[in-house]
Amino acid sequence: MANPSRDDDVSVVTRTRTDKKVQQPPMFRVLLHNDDYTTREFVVWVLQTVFNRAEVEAVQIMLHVHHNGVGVAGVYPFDVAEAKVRKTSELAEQNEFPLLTTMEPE
Ligand code: TYC
Repeated sequence: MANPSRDDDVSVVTRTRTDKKVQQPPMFRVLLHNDDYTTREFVVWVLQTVFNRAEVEAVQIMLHVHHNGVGVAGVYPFDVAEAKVRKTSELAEQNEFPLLTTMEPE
């Protein structure tokens, strides 16, 4: 007779999820906003050092922001996006530029 206090007759079924939605974290766009005072060189440097962009790509993004008012520096999971917004704001403040960075859900 099976003893109810023993767990050796309990079976556990495991499944491997293949649904993409549960494997991907929500992603956030980090946006750079244009202003009249931050230098182009500083924005390019931030894009290279904080957002790991190659120089050509950094210049393209900076020019896009300069001409359109806003542009995407990168797309990351929440914690990474938040850290990059904070780092960019810190660097802008240290260098006395008003550069604005924000994030939004993708
Ligand atoms: N508009 C700035 C200038 O002419 C350059 C600039 C580009 C500033 C992008 C901010 O996010 C920015 N010096």
